[in-house]
Amino acid sequence: MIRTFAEHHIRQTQEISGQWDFIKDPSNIGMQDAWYQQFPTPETNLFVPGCWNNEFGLYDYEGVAWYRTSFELSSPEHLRLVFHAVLGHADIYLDGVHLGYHYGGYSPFQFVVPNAAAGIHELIVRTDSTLTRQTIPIDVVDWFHYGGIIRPVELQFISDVYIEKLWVDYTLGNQANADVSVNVTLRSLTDSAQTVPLTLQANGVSFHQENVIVPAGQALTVEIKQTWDKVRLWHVGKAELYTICALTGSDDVIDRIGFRRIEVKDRRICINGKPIYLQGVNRHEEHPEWGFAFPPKLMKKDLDLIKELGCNTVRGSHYPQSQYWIDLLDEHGFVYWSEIPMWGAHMPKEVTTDALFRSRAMQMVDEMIERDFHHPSIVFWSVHNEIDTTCQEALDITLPMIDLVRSKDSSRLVSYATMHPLNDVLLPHFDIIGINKYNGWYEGNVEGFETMLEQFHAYAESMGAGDKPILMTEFGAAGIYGDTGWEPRLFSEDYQAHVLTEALRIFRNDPKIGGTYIWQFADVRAELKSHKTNFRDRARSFNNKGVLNEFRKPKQAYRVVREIYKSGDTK
Ligand code: ADA
Repeated sequence: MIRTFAEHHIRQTQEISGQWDFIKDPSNIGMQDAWYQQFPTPETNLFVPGCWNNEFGLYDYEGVAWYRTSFELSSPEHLRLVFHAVLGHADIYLDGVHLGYHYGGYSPFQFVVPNAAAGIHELIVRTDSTLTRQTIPIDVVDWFHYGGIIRPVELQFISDVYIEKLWVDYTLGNQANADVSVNVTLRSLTDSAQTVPLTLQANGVSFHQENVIVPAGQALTVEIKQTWDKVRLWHVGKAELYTICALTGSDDVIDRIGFRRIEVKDRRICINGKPIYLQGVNRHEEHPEWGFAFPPKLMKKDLDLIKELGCNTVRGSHYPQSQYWIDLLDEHGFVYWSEIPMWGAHMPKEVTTDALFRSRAMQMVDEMIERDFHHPSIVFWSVHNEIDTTCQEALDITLPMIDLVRSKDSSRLVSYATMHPLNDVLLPHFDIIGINKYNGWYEGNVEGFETMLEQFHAYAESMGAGDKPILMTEFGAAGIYGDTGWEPRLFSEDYQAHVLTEALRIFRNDPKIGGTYIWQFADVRAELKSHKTNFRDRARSFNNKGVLNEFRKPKQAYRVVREIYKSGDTK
């Protein structure tokens, strides 16, 4: 399942899931002599979507691997092949023809194949999960970078003229009226102009109809502007969603929006004029059995556990997460922080000057917003986490990213997470400042947060950023599930609970802090390999700072945080 609702009623779609042939190619010989065309005897079959690192013998494998499957068409069709996420580098071949290449890992890409013949078609995917100094994330990163086709592969059957894109934007007036603009791009796959009846519906009721002449073989975008009175607002904790459908006689695209106004007042994030104190966790979309190919049923369970903790927000650390997950957040009135996987705690600053690295970062920001623009739960677009923000290079890479976000979406807040709050040069440029700090773990005692925050507020003032909302985007301590005692030893559940209790007391007493995101929701597999020397303190090869363990069992920390978050006690 890709979404919590059907994206098409007319357009036929089918997921190409199940067992695909799989073969490793550690020496990368597959590109030579079109080796893949005689696809060698598969080593094994792997389930798609899935991560190979969850399978026997592939636990540690990083590199090139090939997948192969086939599908049958009973008649000629125009196909749209959608890859919802393939980790790292992906090359797609259909019947031996290279359809294209995509770099990324967490956003979709697609190919249109007009007039595919009836019969059996062979689909081959070359993937490469290798991390380098030019990939995002780079080769040193504190989560396990799996390989594989992690989200569904979808086959869509499209008509001669099909709907390529539906984009809905709005500006809210003061009387709950909305100036709505809907852009529909229609694309023709034929060699003669076609007249197409276009209808737009909101919650099943038509609000616009016209006949559109689409020129042969080209795309045409139609823009419709309307004012809607008395729209029902989407609130935190009380979701109101509108289903928008664009349809022609032979195709349709359905998506959902929610009307809400995001502002910043007195250092608080306000939704529809109401200040919201944010209580959240950082969530990796990861599980020991599924890796990043996280099943929808577990997403609902994660959300139930996060709600039970007393949260109203989640940070999607550290990459765009599944659409199904964000749909759930929309439906449950959650605030969501979305970001790209630029993770910089161990990144030399030279990396950020590399042209390829930069263009990949821009592309990832672009793709994140393109995919998720309609979700009302998304309040923050975040452009990086813990890069070196103390130098000119930080400004050079960041300002174009901020400009890109604002040029695509002026309704949301642009954010980042800094680990250098006391000498960060970027503070004035963002709408929101996220601080990651680990007093009580990497740095001194947890009480040290008080001094750090005093110094930070003075520094922010001196930088002209004293009025910006501050969110504590990461803090916490490792606690090994089941290790409890009478004394708060490092790595015990007791110590972790102590650090979180004290940290939350300090943050909730600081009126300049608008919310907290605990590091982290659940333990995650760490990037610990015998030849790598980073993260040697990751006991069990996990980052153990979850308030739940990796199987979602509660530690003491979950119970103490629940008590604090449910108390509603903040300044
Ligand atoms: C950083 C980082 C997280 C995680 C955390 C930790 O703040 O952003 O991904 O690595 O530290 O556990 O040290």
